[in-house]
Amino acid sequence: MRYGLRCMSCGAEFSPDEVVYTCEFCGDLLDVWYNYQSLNPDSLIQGWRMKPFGVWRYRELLPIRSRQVVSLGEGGTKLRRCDRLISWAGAKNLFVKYEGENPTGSFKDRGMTVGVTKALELGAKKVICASTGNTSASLAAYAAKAGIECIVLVPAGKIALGKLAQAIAYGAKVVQVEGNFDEALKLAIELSKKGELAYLLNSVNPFRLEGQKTLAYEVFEQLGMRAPDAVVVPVGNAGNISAIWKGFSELARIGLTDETPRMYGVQASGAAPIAHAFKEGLEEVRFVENPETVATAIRIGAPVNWKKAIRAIKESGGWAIDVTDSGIIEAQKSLARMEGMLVEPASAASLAGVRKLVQEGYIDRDEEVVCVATGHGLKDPNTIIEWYEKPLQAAANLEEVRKLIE
Ligand code: AN7
Repeated sequence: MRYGLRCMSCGAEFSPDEVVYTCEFCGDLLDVWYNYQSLNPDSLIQGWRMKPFGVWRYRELLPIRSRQVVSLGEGGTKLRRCDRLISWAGAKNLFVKYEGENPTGSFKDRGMTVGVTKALELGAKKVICASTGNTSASLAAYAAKAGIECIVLVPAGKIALGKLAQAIAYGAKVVQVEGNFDEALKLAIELSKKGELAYLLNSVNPFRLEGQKTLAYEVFEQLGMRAPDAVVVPVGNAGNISAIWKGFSELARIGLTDETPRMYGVQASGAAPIAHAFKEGLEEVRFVENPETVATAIRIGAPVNWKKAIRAIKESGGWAIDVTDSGIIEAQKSLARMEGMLVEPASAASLAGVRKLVQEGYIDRDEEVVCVATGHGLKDPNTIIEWYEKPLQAAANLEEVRKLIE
């Protein structure tokens, strides 16, 4: 299968075998292209069915030549039907794609298995990323498996405890930057120019997004070779929504489906430059200088992939909205208490988004909706301890305990 890189704005093409993250002429984002015409839809599906359910099942549509890939068993997550949540969310055919089941507990693993494999193909000895938490946890794990060095830059004091612990445990060099994610990302981009010091694995890297697009293929298969009406995704740096849309549009391009879903992006109110652009009808996104939200994973004011996200949302006929922190916590609690599924606050944002999108008429109650729950709830125990009811406490005495639970 042939593939290459193409600038989304000026169309300039670049070799996939050199270190290049953005267009060397106009500076814009790059897409990976394939020779789609050479794929036969029937034999493609037959091939899929012979491989395990997960990212590498879709190898024909991944930009990797090596036989040996750096894998921890990513993807293949469940699509759970959520009937008890109907009364709360308003959508009658609601599914949650539970990305917390990935090896390091988030969707980032889909991207990193491809991204770190690519890093090895390019001969990298070191990888780097800036992160609000999950990217660093995932990259650290895949770098460990690959046997290469990993550097992560995280905003000091603003990443969830579990994620910080993961990056440390997997052996990354963790640098807490005294600033926010956007500042940390600028540093990581500077430090990785041309790949000299290290290879960059933030979502500006188009190879990483190729791994993440497999979520769309999985949903398509899980619904019985059909696309849903709507897909709702939490948006931070805006890579994932762009990747998932690329997945669905490729399925249409290959001729596997006529229908593609409308893509909805959900941001936290204190960090919502893309939702704001839609609300105000702007052509460009105005960055938020001091983003703030309880959902630290999406506490991002200057999303690098904003242009790809706008393209995805517009092409698909979707929209972007924002939800409040209290709305996010209510969604997290509802999913945990009505469906037994614990997700981190950023992931709950997409569910809070479903409710609002139904209320505001963007999504019809009868439509089939897939909500992407991007990360595991155990990543961020502190938020639960802080925002929820406090546990009861009693002396080790029968009467006292009985009094409390009756
Ligand atoms: C749980 O880890 O940006 O819109 O540095 O961890 O593709 O950025 C995390 C993002 C949603 C947003 N949900 O995805 C990072 C980072 C969870 C996340 C997002 C993130 P993008």
